[in-house]
Amino acid sequence: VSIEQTDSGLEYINVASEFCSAKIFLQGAQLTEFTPSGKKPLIWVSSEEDYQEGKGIRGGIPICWPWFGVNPNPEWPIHGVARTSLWRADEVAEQDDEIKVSLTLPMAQVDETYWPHKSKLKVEFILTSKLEVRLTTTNLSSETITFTQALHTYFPTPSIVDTKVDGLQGSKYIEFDEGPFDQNELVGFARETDMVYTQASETQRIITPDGIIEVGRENSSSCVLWNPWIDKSKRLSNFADDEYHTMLCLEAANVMNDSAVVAPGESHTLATTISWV
Ligand code: TA6
Repeated sequence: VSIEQTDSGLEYINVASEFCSAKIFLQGAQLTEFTPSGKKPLIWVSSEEDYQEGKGIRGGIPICWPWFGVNPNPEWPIHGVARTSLWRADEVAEQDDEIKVSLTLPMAQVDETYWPHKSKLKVEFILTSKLEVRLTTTNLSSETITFTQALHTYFPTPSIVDTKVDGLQGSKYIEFDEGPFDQNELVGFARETDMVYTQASETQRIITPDGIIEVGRENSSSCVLWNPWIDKSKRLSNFADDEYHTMLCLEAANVMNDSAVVAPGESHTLATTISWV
């Protein structure tokens, strides 16, 4: 494990072990690579990403906190402020069959306009042949705090039109402010997709021509499925026009009626686990 820097000066923790390789940027505590040894990468990053300070990295696992999506105050940044803030690497522990990397977001980094609470935000990455991400908010204030959040994970596929998502059948989704709609079948991709599922089961499987990726969630009954498709791809920063063919997002979330509600002195942990089946 070492600390490296991109040409643009962004620092990241580089993990190269016998069971996996990974990269975790201090900006946003954003994991941008996770590849189990001898297997294909489980995480996608845009070929046009240029790693600029203060800008969300297009890919990996953006941490959307302390809100998901567009804030009721439209002047505020989409997906909150955690992903553009500088986190502190607390611990890198190499136990026999796993590596644990823990980072904390110093609240001094968070403008209290956006988050007027006393709290701690910590993320733990547990790296084996699986990737486990645990985002914990501890409420040190005297009032209950309610917020939305998501682990906005980008997954790779050789071909989005040949990719299906299994495990959302039976749940309902809102899309483009319409719905809810019932999800009865496997989910396929043939247009812009931006589905926010509620009451979703804890595990989905992304079935791609390269294999099946299993995605588990903890303390989350909502999840988001996204592919920008043709037109939106042209409007996205750091995203090549034809890259939508090679990616999808399946996001562990606490959104809509699944917001995180944390009483004084309590903690809430949103977790996602990712592995090849
Ligand atoms: O999770 C889906 C979504 O909310 C889309 O609507 C799109 O905005 C995407 O996130 C990417 O957002 P970003 O701010 O990273 O470009």
